[in-house]
Amino acid sequence: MDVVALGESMVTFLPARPGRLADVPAFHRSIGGAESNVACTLAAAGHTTRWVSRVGADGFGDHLVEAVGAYGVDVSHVRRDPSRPTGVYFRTAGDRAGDTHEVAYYRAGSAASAMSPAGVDLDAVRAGRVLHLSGITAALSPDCLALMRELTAPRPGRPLISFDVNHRPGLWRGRYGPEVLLDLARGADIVFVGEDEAEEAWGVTGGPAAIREALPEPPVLILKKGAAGAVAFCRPSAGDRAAGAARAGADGTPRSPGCDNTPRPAATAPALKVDVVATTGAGDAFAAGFLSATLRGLPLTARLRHGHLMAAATLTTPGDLTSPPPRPLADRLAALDAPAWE
Ligand code: KDG
Repeated sequence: MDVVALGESMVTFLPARPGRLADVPAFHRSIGGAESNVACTLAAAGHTTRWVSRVGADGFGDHLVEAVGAYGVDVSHVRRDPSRPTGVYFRTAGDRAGDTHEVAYYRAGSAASAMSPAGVDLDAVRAGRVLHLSGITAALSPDCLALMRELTAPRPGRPLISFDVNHRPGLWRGRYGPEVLLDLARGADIVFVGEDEAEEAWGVTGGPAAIREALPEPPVLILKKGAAGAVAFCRPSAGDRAAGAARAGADGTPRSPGCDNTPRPAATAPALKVDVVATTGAGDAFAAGFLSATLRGLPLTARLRHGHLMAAATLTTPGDLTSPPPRPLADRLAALDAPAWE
């Protein structure tokens, strides 16, 4: 198994037309969920993936399991909960000039919010080369936060932990705050965070170097700057240094001249200029592209470019999830010496 992703997925209602939530007259059913988006995109890109979660024993739960499974993702460890509903959410398009991005979640007390260290099969969760997690899970409930702490704790032989901060302000209800995301990020091997998120969640301003200073622990830290692109910081992990390996380390740390302990970025890549239809899910697609290239041992700059290519596919479609470019095409595009990558 290449990648296991754990987290809540929801039946998603996409607006039939742009505008304020109050004005949208009809919605189309789709699926969303940051972690399952990553699992589905990676499966579509040819990787073996599993999604671990809980859904209600209801029609929406059936739909999620069937739709995620249809991407080729292993859904055999998704538990059904007869006493709690499947979460759903509605959103606006929110990405064309002048629109505000509005989200209405109906997920409090959902089946997924009851995930806990005792309630999931931890061996199944740890069965991949990479375990992909996100900060959304930490916000769902104290039990979910305990599960996240368990999964990001140091442990011999654990999979490479990929953690997307995914700060969702609408989910933090005051029991604890997004500062816990900083702790979780510190325990991960690859961390994805937006510059805007770092400021919103942790009050860290001052750009990539300041964020790396606040978060020096992860061997690989990817800072996303929206349309301006992404920056990667990396340092050799203890395991890599001991092994002196010339290839990508077992923990995915790339071998790169920039992989030292300096605060300089090791690689940067501009985002592709596309006509954006909707931004939701683009971060998940970026993470999937980066992880796919990581699993294939590609250099750090190529990992960023594969992230941008998969993000571009999602940015140009209305849903949270879309099929990535086929691998041979993505490889050709990532290798181009083109102005788009300068
Ligand atoms: O990253 C996209 C996700 O935000 C979306 O699919 C829904 O998981 C979701 C959430 O919690 O907002």
